[in-house]
Amino acid sequence: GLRYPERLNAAAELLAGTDPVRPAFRTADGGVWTYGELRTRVDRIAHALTSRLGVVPGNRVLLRGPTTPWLAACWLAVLKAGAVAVTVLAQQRPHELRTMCGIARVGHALCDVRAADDLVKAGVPGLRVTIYGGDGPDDLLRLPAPEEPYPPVETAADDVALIAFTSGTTGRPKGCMHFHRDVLAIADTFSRHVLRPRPGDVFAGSPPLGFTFGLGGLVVFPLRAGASALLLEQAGPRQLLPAIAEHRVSVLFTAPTAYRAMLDELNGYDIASLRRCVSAGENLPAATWRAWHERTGLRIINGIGATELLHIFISAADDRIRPGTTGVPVPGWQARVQDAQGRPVPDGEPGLLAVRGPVGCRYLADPRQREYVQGGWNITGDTYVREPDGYFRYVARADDMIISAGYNIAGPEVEDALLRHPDVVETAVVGRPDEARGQVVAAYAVLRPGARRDPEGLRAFLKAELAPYKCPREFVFLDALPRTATGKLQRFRLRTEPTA
Ligand code: 3SK
Repeated sequence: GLRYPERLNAAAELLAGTDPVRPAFRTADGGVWTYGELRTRVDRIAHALTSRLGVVPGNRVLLRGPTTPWLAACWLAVLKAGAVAVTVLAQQRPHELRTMCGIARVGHALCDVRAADDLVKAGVPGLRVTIYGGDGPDDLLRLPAPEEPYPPVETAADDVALIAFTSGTTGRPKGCMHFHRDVLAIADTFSRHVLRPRPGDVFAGSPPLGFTFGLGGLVVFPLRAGASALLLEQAGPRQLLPAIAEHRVSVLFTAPTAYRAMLDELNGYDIASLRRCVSAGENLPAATWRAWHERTGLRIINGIGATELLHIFISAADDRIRPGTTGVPVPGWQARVQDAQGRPVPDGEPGLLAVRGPVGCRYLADPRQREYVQGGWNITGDTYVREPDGYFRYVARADDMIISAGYNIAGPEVEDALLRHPDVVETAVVGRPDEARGQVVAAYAVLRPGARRDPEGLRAFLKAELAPYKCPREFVFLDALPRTATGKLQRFRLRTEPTA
């Protein structure tokens, strides 16, 4: 297993050692922060936090802003000062921010000047908001602070470093507490064994730093490897391709829908620098994996991760990648498939995914902890099959299985079939209530611009791909699918609302 010293400060570890002239962060406009500059700026912020803002170890500090080196530096400074970083997304609205600040008892916030309005509107009692990136005299980056190294607070390896909120596809957000050792553990498991980064790598991607998929992929993994990350404020499929070409990105993190969207725009971009493409956040349809492989020669690294477990725990690398599966437990992790009573189910049969490893779920003051952690296993809420040779295949979110006229139908299997149709860009297949059958299969689809909305054509196509009982009875065409701020599909909205 992983062994860390009893006293460990994750930020100090991530910043230690790398040659000060090597690049740490890059920006779209060609800016570069070297490791030396990053260390100096982090130390300055940590001094300001301690001596100007009165932050003491254990205080919870909210961080909010677009993906920039300054946001990453604030995160590192909060950890270095022994405080707890509370990360949120730019899209979170005032009432959500108020709820999260209440749950995490946040006393301070560091906020990009461009994201301050909603935080001020949230009106969190007792919250001291410090702006960065503005031109006010009280701006974080102008506060007088010693220009000297900041000695890191000697936190314990299992002091809380981070509280990350699950965006939750439904319900009240849950704050997940993660220790200093957890921050390093995600780099020393998934990144070290699956990505195997090199110091010359340039990381980039779309997930924001308020989502642990992005925090790991764009800050923790590159710094742990002495590599660099291109931090993009705008990182939709349209921005990713030119950025990859211009900045010679070699390790890409994004979601299945972005890989699919980029396929249409590939022509004209030189993406030969890419050597690792990671997909997570949602199940990667085999059709998307194959189409990307055919066009680019690159094998997407599929992974399943969770905010509760900080990052990816099942995946596969290189020749071990098997399209249509997620892969095998990342070294350091164990996984199994079990029934609702916690008994293992035989290989080849669907059941609940249970995992355990170096990072565990610790909800902050939330009774749902007892649902997520049972018998020492973390129950992720996904239905999976373990194949006899140890590969794990995603079936559906446990509450997304469709039961129609007695048949169990996995929405993602139908979605994968629909995505093989050339006009379908995105799709979600759900069970809608039906008196006679319990549920009927309904397909929501986003079509390529200009494509004809032709339910009969799609039905005929699917009949050749799927058993008849799996074929959707209803087709609904949408301009976009409903998603959470982290990009996860909100199937429950499709199940209950007439047209999302
Ligand atoms: O929630 C997820 O899907 C996820 C995926 C990868 C890494 C981290 C997370 C939270």
